[in-house]
Amino acid sequence: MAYFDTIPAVKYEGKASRTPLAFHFYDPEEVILGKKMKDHLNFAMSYWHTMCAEGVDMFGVGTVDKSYGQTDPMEQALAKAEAAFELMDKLGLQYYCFHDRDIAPEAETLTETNARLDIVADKLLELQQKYGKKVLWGTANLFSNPRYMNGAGSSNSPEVFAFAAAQVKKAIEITHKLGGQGFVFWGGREGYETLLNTNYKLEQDNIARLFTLARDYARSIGFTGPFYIEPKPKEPMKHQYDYDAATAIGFLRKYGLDKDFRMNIEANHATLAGHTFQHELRVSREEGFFGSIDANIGDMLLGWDTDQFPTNAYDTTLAMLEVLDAGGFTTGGLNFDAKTRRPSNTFEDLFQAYIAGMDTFALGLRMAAKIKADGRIEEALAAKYAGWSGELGQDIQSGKLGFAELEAYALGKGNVSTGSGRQEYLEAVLNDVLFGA
Ligand code: XLS
Ligand code: NI
Ligand code: NI
Repeated sequence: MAYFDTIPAVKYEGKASRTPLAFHFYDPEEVILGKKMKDHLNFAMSYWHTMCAEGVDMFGVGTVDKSYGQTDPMEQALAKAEAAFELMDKLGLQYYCFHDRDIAPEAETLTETNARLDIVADKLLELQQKYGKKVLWGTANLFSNPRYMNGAGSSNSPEVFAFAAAQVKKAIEITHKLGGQGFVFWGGREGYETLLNTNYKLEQDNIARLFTLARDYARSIGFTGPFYIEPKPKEPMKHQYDYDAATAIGFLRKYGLDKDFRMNIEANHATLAGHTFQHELRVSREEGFFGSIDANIGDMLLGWDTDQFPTNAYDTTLAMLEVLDAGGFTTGGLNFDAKTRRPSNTFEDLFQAYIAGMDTFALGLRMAAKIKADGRIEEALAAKYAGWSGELGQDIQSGKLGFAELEAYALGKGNVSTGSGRQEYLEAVLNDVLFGA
């Protein structure tokens, strides 16, 4: 049965195309820098926004019907799974990402909930084989159920910690069974509203304990993929512990989790932390924690996690430069953690949104490759730091020169000057590459 029968399989038509439901920049088979575009980009569908979210906001009910013609919750879950694969197939998405609670509805007891998960997981496995699709990552929803109102790993209650552990255990099992390439932790409720009621140290230690238990259990059942932390500074909590990449990396190192965990960087979370998307990717890459990406964009004037589909080619260009410099994705990819705006309430809008997002990242990839071929930015960067390849620079870096020798050098020099940063020139070069011949 088709759920989106008015939508055709989406094809690449090229940049002169004016067809709305066609790719204008994303040509999956085209080779760029030695690799097919589809393998550079590893596009993934987010199950929650795409299959579940109905356009509800703080002020109003849903505007889209995502019941897929069913009323019984389990029938709905199974229909949703079929619809998900039809959508991925028509868009040419190779991967999907899910929370346990997106794929199967929660029941009264954990036993019943887990049984439901097993039923849907079997269905998903069958569909994966039929359509040739894969799981980029799975995760446990440790934020919706009221029991997590004071956190999951960071809860004041050890009983809640036990529930969180049980839920993560099952989510890892399902992810592993479905061949998932990674497992994400996003700590939506792992934070606080006020320090007046917060034991900061205990909470941090316990989150690390949950991660450690998850890691050890996953390895014991043969799951070899990376875990990812998805940093976010706030929302729903006023302060979340995994504030940004630098904070999360420090945390992982402190608790000895740095071998098994990487970053899943979400563009909109970066901006909430007061950083650019590129900054978060650069930090992850340079620290050896580059992993995966939640591809979306926020609205700078609204200032919350609006999870819009990414349509800013300037941002995706700078992001794809970081991806290329990281050597590309290995287990990660670009997961569209994005939803259509509330008034974009047709299935056609949903497909259109994916096409826009995929095209924008395809443009980013094309432009990033062009920047590399152009070479002017890399050249200016090398020139700026050239001193560090000279004798003095080398002697400082090798530890040959101490404070006394450096003082002697400085005293002998009188004064020195550093070269220009050339920011405006470099920004103009970027425009040359993006919009020039
Ligand atoms: C919320 C997060 C969430 C994670 C997965 O802001 O982006 O959707 O990606 O739990
Ligand atoms: Ni996300
Ligand atoms: Ni988010």
